[in-house]
Amino acid sequence: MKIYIAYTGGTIGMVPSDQGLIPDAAFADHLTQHLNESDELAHDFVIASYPTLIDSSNATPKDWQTIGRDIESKWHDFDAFIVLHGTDTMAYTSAALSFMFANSEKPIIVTGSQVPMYKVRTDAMINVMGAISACEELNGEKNRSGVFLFFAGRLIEGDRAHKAHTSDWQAFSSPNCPERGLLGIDWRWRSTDVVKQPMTIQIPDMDEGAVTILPVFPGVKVAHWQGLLSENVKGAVLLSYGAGNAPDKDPALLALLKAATDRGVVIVNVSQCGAGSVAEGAYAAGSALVKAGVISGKDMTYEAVFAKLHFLIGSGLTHQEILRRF
Ligand code: ASN
Repeated sequence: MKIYIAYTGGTIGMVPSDQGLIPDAAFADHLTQHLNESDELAHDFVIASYPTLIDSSNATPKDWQTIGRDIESKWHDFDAFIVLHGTDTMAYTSAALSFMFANSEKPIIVTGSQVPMYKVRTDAMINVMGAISACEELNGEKNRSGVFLFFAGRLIEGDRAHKAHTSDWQAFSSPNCPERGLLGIDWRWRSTDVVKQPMTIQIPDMDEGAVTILPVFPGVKVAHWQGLLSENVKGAVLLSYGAGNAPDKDPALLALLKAATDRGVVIVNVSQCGAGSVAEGAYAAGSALVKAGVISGKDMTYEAVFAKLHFLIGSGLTHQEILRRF
């Protein structure tokens, strides 16, 4: 099998510096050496290091575009793709890739680590080897393949992952969707009887300023959100309470949302709770949002909603079409 591995940055390939850990350009060579040491891995690996390696907290939607275009340019030359990425924004990137490579017929696995590979007590190789194992299992299985985030034995659907722990090996959760596979000594697979649609690849030109996040918190005022809903914003993730609620006793706040949706901003309601779904209109406090034109993100993670808004807006779809796609 031919596997393309892209190192984009992140802890997995970091080394110490005066300011703390930074990505190391020599990491690709170290990884090549590690993989060549194993006789069991009879694959052709191409390991590329991006020219600008980043801590993923510096990632922007333009970086999703770069990764997407890189994979697209190599699509016919490889059987599987592994993206080595920092954990901080890995869930955003895996969601973005899952929209760009919808119903992917080849495995695209995003992974990284909590502790750098140069350390003795590291999770780097266990995650890389797990990602390779997932590629082996899914290679040629057009119907079971797709974009996934692999971490600490869990193969999570790309648009379902959430960074849930700062320091556990299990850094990611899949709050509202069972993992596709769990890797212990062997794989345990969740069977999917969903008939896949034909695959599409679409890598839009991302506009970094197009999407914002509106946090709901006790005492939130118009002044807090006004700057966030600036003129060039076309989409917003509203981080609501519980089953999709926000204060409904402040007419100015609701008027601000209504004015934004009236001018075509797509505002999607997602709960601050770690899991569960938005239930539109269950409470009066939630109905007020519906009246202001806010739509439900149901049980999506805020990372996936943020990436989907960017993807749809970047694709140049009309306001109505974006609403329909949600
Ligand atoms: N700050 C790092 C990053 O996201 C964290 C990690 O990779 N574990 O790049």
